[in-house]
Amino acid sequence: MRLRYASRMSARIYLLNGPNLNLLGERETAIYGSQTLADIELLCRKSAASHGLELVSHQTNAEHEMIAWLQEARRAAGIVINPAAFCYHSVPILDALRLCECPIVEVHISNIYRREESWRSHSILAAACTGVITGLGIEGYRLAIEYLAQQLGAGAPGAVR
Ligand code: CA2
Repeated sequence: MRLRYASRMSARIYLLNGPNLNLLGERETAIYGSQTLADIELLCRKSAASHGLELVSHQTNAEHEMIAWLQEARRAAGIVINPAAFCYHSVPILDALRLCECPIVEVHISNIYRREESWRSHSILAAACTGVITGLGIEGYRLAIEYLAQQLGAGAPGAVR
C-alpha cells in the first residue's frame, strides 16, 4: 500500500486534553467513568503504536498552553482533542484550530447532547474540526486515533506495511 505521508514512523498525532481532565476518575464517575487521564494516554499510545504512529500527549488547564500546542500541532498528521469546557467559549482556541492543516477529531467522554445542562450540547469548536465523537467514554479517543490512522493510510493494526 502506498502511504500518504513521507515517513510513517515519523507521523505524529497530538492528543490534547483540556481543563480539569487531569482529575478524571476522581469525581463524577457516573458521568465520566472511573478511568484516569493516564488510562486514556495509555490506550491512545497503544492504538497509535499499532499503526506505527507517534503520540504526543498534553493536558492543560490554561487556554494559552492549549493554543501553543495547537500551533505546534498545526502540520502534524492529526489531532485528537477533548477541549472540555473550552469548547463552550474559547474563540482563541477556535482560531487556533482553524489554523491547523491536519484532520482534527473532537472527543467528549460524556454525551454532551444528553447532559442535564442544555448549554453543554453546543461546542463552538466543532465547526473547526473534521468530526466529533461524544458519549462513547474513553473508547472515543481510541476510535479517533483509528480514524486518523485510516486517513493516513496506516492500515489495520498489526498489518504488514
Ligand atoms: O464529556 C467530556 O469529555 C467533557 O468534555 C468533559 C468536560 C465538560 O466540561 C464537557 O461538558 C464534557 C470537563 C468536565 C469536568 O472535568 C471533570 C474531571 C474529572 C472529574 C469530573 C469532572
